[in-house]
Formats: sequence, structure tokens, C-alpha cells
Amino acid sequence: MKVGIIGLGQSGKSSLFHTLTEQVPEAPSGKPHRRLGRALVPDERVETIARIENSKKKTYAEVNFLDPDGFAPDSLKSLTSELLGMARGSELLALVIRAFSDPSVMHPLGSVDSMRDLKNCFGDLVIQDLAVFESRYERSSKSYNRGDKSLKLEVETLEKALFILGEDKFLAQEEWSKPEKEFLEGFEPLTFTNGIVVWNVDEDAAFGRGGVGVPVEAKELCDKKGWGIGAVRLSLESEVMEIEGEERRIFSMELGLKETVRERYLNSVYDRLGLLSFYTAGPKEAAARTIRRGETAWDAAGKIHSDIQRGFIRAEVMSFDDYVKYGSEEGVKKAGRYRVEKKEYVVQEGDIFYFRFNV
Ligand SMILES: Nc1nc2c(ncn2[C@@H]2O[C@H](COP(=O)(O)OP(=O)(O)OP(=O)(O)O)[C@@H](O)[C@H]2O)c(=O)[nH]1
Ligand SMILES: [Mg+2]
Repeated sequence: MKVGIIGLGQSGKSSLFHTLTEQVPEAPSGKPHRRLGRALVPDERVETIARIENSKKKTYAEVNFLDPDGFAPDSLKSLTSELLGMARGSELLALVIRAFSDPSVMHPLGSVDSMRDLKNCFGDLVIQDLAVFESRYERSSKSYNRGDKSLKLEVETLEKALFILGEDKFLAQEEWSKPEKEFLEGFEPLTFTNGIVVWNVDEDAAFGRGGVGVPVEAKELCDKKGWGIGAVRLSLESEVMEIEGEERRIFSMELGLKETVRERYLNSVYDRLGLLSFYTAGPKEAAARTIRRGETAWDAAGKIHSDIQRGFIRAEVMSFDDYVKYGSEEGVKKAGRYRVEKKEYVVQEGDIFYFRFNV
């Protein structure tokens, strides 16, 4: 799973990347490029399973982040096509908006005005999509008018898309039929992508879960676009990530941070994308894996290994809650709570699987 970080120059993109991936910033290269990093999703259930099974290895689900890096600090006065090109194809966009005042950090537009930046950045996403669809429309409408009627769906869909974008709306704000959607998705439009705004506030800002620190106006705009928004004190959280091990937890608690930004943020990534965690348990490995809501046991098997999917016979399943309640797989079996499911079984949050397969 891939999350593309976007934002104006000096808004805090790399700070976010750093807090999430713990990857230390590299020396400036001066050339625009994408920096990739991964974050392991903290998961108490993996710890529990590993304890019960005495597993040798613990495997966590992971999320990949990319940080557009190497742009001259004052060159990103808007979300340029080069920057957005790097984020296209991500499953989630994380838009960092500068809401910290620190005068020692320059703002590419010369002043801090978070609402202006948010509106402009949303506008930039629309502009980029418009550019993509306009050039395509120009070509296909020509062929269509010359008599290629197979392009009917394409031309009509493009007309609808251009109209929506022309109204300054996101494509995701509109209803689409399945064929329309499939056609549009081929272009990986930015305004079709799920998104979260990361409102990067001052160290001493009032803060909490449920949007404290985020102005009502910003929240409303995001709601309208179908995006999430949350306030983060990135410079503070970035410092916390410099601290190793147990000290980090203690320091976080002192600062009143119940969880690190990584835990909070990754949880909201899961929510927004409709992701679930499922598990496998054994003496070799206790592992968490990610799947989309609505996907099946067969999809889950494929996440582990293509052979397991290919040779799928059946899935044996217990819920994590039963597993803890009855203390072991044996206990779950004795309680009559162990199930055998077919390919089509829809995976539930916290399922622990054992796949029978034959290749
Ligand atoms: N005071 C304060 N400074 C911050 C905060 N977040 C980031 N900064 C500082 O702002 C500067 C830019 O932060 P980065 O994370 O590098 O921003 P960026 O968006 O990656 O910048 P570019 O890659 O140059 O576009 C750095 O000096 C950070 O230390 C914050 O919440 N408060
Ligand atoms: Mg950066």
C-alpha cells in the first residue's frame, strides 16, 4: 500500500515522512526525486499471538510512503505537475498544510495563510486532472466525430469528468457507473484518490483527537471533498522519533501524546482506505497482513503467497477475540468456535487464518 505525501515547499512533508518511517533525512541532492520509505503498523495483536505461540518471528503489516524531495525550497509555490506526477498512482494522498507560524522557516508565498494554501492545493489537484482529461478528450472526440462509435462511453465519460472538474469539484464527489469508473481509474486521477490533510500546527497549539487544532472552515472544506483532516505537531513529533526505545514512550506521555503520530496516523490511514488486518499464527511466525474490507479468504491467501492462492482448498478461521478468550487454537476448537470456510468467505477484522492448499 502506497501513500503519496504532497504539499507546498517547507510545509513539513519530509518531517511527516521522517516521523512515519523513522528514515533519517538524506543529504540534499538538489535534484527532484521520490524518496520511498516504509512504516510498520504497530499492532498489539501480533505481540499477543507471538506470546501465545512462542513464535520465532513477528511480522507487521506495512505501509509505504513517498516524499517528493530535492525541490528548491522556494520553488513549490503551488503543487506543480512534477510534484504531483510523483504522487499519482498512490492509494492515498497526504497533503501537508503549514499551520505553524515559526518566522525562521520561509514560506514560498511569503506569508503563512493555511486556508489559502488548502484551497489552492485542492485547486491544483483539479487543474492537474483537467489537463490530463482535456488532452485525452481532444483526441477521442475527434475520432468519435469522424465516426468511431466505439468511443461513445469514453467521450461521454470525459465530458462528464470535464464538467465536474470545471465546477472545481473532485471526481470523487460525483456518482459514477462501473464502466465509467473503470475508464477514469486508468488515468489515476488525483481527485479520485482518497486523501487526508495533515494540518501541521505549532508546538504549543491546542490539540487533541477529534479535530481540535483544525479550524471549522478547513474541516468543512475537507468534508465536502470527502477528505479526512487531522492536526499534527510535526516538529515535536519528529523530535520524539529521534528518541529510541522505551524512552520514547515516556517522553511522549510527558508531552501528553498518548500515541505517536505514527500510531495515530496509520490508524487513520486504515480507516480511510477501509483496510482490515488479518493474521496467521504459528511457532515460526506471528504475522499481520492488510486487506480491503469486502475481500475474501481467497484474496487473503494471495497476500501470503501466490502458491497458497493457486492451490487453495479451504481456510480454517478463528477470531482473534476467541483465540485470546480460549487461550489457544486447541481451546477455540474445543469450544466449537473454529470454522472451516470456502474461497468466498469475506474476511473480518482480526481473523486468524490457517490455509489448506495443494500445489
Ligand atoms: N516550528 C516548526 N517548524 C517546523 C514544523 N514542521 C516543519 N518545520 C520546519 O520547517 C522546515 C521545513 O520542513 P520540511 O519537513 O523539510 O518541509 P518539506 O515540505 O519537506 O520542505 P521541502 O522538501 O523543502 O519542500 C524544517 O526546517 C522543519 O524543521 C513545525 O511544526 N513547527
Ligand atoms: Mg522535503
